[in-house]
Amino acid sequence: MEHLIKLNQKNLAEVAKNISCPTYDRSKVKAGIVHVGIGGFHRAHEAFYTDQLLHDSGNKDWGICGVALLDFDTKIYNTLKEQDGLYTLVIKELDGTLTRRVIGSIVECLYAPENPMQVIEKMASPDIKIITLTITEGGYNYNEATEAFDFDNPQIQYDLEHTYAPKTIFGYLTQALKHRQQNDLAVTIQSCDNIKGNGDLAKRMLMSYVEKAEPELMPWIEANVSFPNSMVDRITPATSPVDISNLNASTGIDDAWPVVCEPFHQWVIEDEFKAGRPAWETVGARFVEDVDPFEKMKLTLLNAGHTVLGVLGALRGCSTIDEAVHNKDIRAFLKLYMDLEVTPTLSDLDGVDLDKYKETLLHRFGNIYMKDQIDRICSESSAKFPIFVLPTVNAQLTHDKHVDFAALVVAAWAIYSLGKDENQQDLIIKDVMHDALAKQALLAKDNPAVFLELESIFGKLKTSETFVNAFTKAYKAISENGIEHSVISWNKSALKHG
Ligand code: CS2
Repeated sequence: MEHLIKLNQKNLAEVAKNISCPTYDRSKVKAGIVHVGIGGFHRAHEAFYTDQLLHDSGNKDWGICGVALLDFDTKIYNTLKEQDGLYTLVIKELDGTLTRRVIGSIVECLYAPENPMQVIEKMASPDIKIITLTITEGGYNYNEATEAFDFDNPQIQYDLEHTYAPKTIFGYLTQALKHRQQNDLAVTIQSCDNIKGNGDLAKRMLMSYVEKAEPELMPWIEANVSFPNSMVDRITPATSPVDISNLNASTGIDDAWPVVCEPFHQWVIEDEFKAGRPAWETVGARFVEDVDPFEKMKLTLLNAGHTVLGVLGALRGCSTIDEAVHNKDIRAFLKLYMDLEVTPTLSDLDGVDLDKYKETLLHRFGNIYMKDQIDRICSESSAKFPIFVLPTVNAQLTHDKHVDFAALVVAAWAIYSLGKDENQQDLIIKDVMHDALAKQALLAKDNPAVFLELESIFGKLKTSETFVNAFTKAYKAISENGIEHSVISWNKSALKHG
């Protein structure tokens, strides 16, 4: 291949000849935000909004300092460091057009395992007004069975003993807040994860930890730290080697880790910022008093929709979400699930056109250029089911309503957890609960309901006779007749009974 231009600050003027680049002076941008978890989603979402804002406004106080928290994050940290925080965002339009732009809002990067104190000091610095998080659904250390913070987690135990060299977000935040208290520096901690009441949960989990680690800090946090809830949305598949080589070949730019995403993006945030905030509303974010209806809609329709397509598609042998949603029976199943089981639980959403939202979702899932990996969607399902799918089941059960579709999805997941698709191909299962899931899935072969005994996932669901029966029926149908046949039969029976 001919000579490529390395993407970095020094080459930016050169790079700008081929691709749209930041036109603001990055050397003048100061980090006002620390963001923990610099994966694809953050770079397609908050960093994208913030980059737009840096373009549009003269205010240069809101750059981002990206923190890589885990050992696992070494690669992204090294890449961003080599590229001075710059990366290309490749937006895959529905007609296959690629819109590309270099994002410049991440102006500093820190690698926590290498220098934990540096991260604590940065989080405590007076320049920092907001600490945002994308630490994944599982990162909040919440146990569904006990409905509380999980102190049995060995990493939490470690942090309690290693105050200045922690491993988890809770250890870091606690020390940073202790420093902030000494200097009387209020701050906002903003979760950007897919969790209902994400700010409330972040606060509750952090406070549980602080109560044990630094109890005298609690009143100060109560008065000086805010935790706005927010709904975040932009489908961001994992970047594939083909995405990288296409970008490099068509632009002549050597970007080691671009981010690919859909055109749609949404951000709805509660306006509770203790130390000021960027004017994100000027670049499309929406500030509201109560984010709950938006979150509920997004988690139970979009994220759960992904889970439905992911699990059914995986068993069927599909590898991408668009492939699954273009299977007419799976698509019909998803529509019925949304209409019959989710929509009745969303009756309190004022001013939202749910039909339109559901229609838009099918288009977004169907974008054939995205190639969103089913492996990505099914990863960490043990953390996703309790947030995306099971609240719908519990709400429906409370009103004695239809749960057959959700039961089939959970049953498909139990069979998926055996590790093979219907063509006997190995499934790549990435889940912190992998071993427990595999063990329970094996036991469930003889007695399906045993799968529901995974209490940290299913809570008390195993005590619902209606759900256990629906699940067992679905499990047997899939085992005996296969996923496609079962999906068709569920669709038919729902249509027949209206
Ligand atoms: C997905 C989300 O991880 C998942 O299961 O549903 O990553 C989804 O793509 C985003 O939340 C879209 O906003």
